[in-house]
Amino acid sequence: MKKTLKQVLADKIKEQRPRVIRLLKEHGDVVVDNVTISQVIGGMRGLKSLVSDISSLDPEEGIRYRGYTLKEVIEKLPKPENGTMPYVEGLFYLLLTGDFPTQEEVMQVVDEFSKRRIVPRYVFEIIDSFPPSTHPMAMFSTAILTMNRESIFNRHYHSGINKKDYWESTYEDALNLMAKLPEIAAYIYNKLYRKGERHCSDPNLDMGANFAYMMNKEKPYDDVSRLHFIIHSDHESGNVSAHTAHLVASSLSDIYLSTSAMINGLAGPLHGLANQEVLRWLQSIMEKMGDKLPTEEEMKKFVWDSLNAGQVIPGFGHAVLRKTDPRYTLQREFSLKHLADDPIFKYADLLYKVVPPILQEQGKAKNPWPNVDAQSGVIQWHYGVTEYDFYTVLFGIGRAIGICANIIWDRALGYPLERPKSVTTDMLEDIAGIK
Ligand code: NMX
Ligand code: MLT
Repeated sequence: MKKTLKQVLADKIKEQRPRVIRLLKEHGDVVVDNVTISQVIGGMRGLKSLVSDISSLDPEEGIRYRGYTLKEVIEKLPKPENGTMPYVEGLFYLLLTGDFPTQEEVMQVVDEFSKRRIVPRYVFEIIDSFPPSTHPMAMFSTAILTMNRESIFNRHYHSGINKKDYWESTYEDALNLMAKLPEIAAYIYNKLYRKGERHCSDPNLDMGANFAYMMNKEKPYDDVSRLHFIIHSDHESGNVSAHTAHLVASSLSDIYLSTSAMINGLAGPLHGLANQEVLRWLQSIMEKMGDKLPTEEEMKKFVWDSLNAGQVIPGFGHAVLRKTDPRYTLQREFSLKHLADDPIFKYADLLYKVVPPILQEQGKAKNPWPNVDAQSGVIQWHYGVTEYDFYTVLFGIGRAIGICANIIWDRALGYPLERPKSVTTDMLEDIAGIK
């Protein structure tokens, strides 16, 4: 009998613990980085102060999950027979263990998710009680938060378990939560935009196919969902959503509290909400243009108008990346194959052409190139999910997978409460020698 994911993980944890203990005991005083005043004031850009083995971001090359580029991940993970994109459940296996699962191993995880997919009724009742004008991210975050009463970790913690065992109940919570997120999201979507018409989850489908089913979408929306959840799952640990989740979990808040907090960070327009802002911005241009595609000159004017009004161009720029985001490129390749003739794609592609030189000319943005959010909404729009307020919820389902893997490992390796030191402006002036 093949080992379960949890058993494989338990072995990996046994191997990893001595490495961390050794680093701490024998090399704890080795300097990793220096901190400058501009980093302290400027949002800690580039400061090496977090550990994660799940993924790592290179400014030029982009993200690697467990050492593999996204292209490799998509190539090597097992895929459903009738799909072109891999099982999302297989990605979770990879993020957690560093190993590509076999078909049999991935099916075990698909089965685990399926068994845990039933959402408690009170979650739907809480979503129903929101005023209809509520943003879906507020609903999503609250829905997740309410399930904190289900936490197995909390129950075990209060019964007095050993620190070494924290990861096991966290693993259970993480799987229970991830398995429910697609149905919660689809419920919010159908409630807000489809008069509450509902497809309950199907236990025979994998995460991507089940989400497509619950959204009432035909093929290839199953592959669209798999691709979307996979590429949004992790972006090393310093981004706002992943870092928030790590920070909140570091006080031993359970996975529900931590994921809800992650969603709140993701809901900001400089982070995940940018995917909605891209479509909002494009739509405002489309309204002005009527049925016509703008010429390059017209598009340049729209871009400059936004910049001159003191706004950012959503979907462009990045705090770490200095080249086109490979997540953007993958989605563009998918779009070229499936929706090249859609006007919305043509608009987005025109932006790809005109925005980078303008941002370079303006000379402020360190990275003028498109990020993941410049293309994700375009694909959703094409497949009929035109309610762009919903797009960041989709990002949130994906990101939950990465943060769950990270929090399980945080607990397994006993990472402590996060508590950096703050300084006053007086102190910084003293340090700078200008007092
Ligand atoms: N449009 C206009 N100005 C920009 C842009 C942009 N797309 N990107 C950066 N800048 C400006 C930025 O506002 C800042 O201006 P100021 O000096 O007046 O404060 C200046 O360029 C330097 O910023 P950077 O150091 O290049 O970027 P930073 O690391 O501070 O911020 C982002 C990174 C992603 C917040 C920024 O590029 C941005 O606001 N992009 C648009 C929003 C977006 O697409 N966010 C999604 C990022 C990916 N995600 O999913 O999270
Ligand atoms: C992300 O996926 O989290 C974004 O690209 C933002 C980041 O990495 O800082």
